[in-house]
Amino acid sequence: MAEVATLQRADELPLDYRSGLDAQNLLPAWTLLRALMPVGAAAPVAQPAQWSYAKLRPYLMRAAELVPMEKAERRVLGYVNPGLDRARLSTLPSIFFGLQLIMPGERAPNHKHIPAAARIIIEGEGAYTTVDGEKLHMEEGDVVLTPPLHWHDHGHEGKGPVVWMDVLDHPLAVPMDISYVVPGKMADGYNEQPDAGDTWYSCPGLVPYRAPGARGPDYPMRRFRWQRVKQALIASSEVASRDESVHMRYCNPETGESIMKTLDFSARMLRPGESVALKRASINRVFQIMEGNADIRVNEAAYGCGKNDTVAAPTYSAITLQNTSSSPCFIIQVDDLPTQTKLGFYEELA
Ligand code: 1HN
Repeated sequence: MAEVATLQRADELPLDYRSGLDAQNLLPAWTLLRALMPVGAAAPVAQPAQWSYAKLRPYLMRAAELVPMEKAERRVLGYVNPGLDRARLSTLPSIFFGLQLIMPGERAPNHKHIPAAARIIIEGEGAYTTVDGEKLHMEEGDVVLTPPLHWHDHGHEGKGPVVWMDVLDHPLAVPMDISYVVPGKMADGYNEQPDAGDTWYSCPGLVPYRAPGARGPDYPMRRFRWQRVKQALIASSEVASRDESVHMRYCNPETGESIMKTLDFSARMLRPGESVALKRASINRVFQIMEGNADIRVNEAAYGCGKNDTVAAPTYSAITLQNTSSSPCFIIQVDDLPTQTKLGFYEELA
């Protein structure tokens, strides 16, 4: 690499010049250049981190006593990355994870917002989300999508607490100055019909017939059942070669694109004893353990994980996932590949 020049610092400039620039809303770019663009390689400020569900759960349950739904709108504990400013409410620079709790009989009121959301159901039965009136039942492991600016509320008709992981892309929307929410009237009714994933999109490879050239809806399917995903992973593992990863992407059945425009969701099955080293790449990745136990290594950190635990891996991390149980280990991965690809930023390191 060519020799790197040491650039002038701001304090090497005369005070009157700096305050003159200030008054004109100007800044000498060369004093910030190295911070904005570290030489040779990115220097991620987000840190590798783990959240253990068993340790967090009591705090979430206590939130039900400390904050009524009317005072929270959504009762969510955010997973904040220790390397990032907490006010960003971000698990990684482009991804938010947080646990939401709803108690029997509660309703989280209808609203719509710019950021997209998806839920990964963690525990409990009887809760649902409605999206523009479509009722989506939430069973353990399901991924339920709430697209940008779609009305949605949550309810709970069962017994005991229901917990899900909220995944949002507000970390991308907020710095663009476009994030807002519209509070809605509590929906007094919704469709009791089965959702699109159980009807129009219930057969893989089959989509509703359309006029020639007509484009399907952007978010045709909003509930992806875990039992079907798991079944597909197991069936695939039976034909996959030993060195082939069993890894499937959630997609829009009309287009094959990611279910969220910004973030990719995918499900992995690690066979007993299996270890995979992932490509070092520019994407931000979060791993959610669905079943089984895994050792997740991110650079120098090693995290022993069980069901419902979460690990965040910053950009360019060296990552290995190892199944440490004698049964299959299932992991949902969320990453910002769709965003990075669209922006032209994605790269893999050799
Ligand atoms: C939100 O609106 C929801 O709609 C969940 O369920 C989590 C976290 C931060 C900001 C808004 C929801 C959220 C959120």
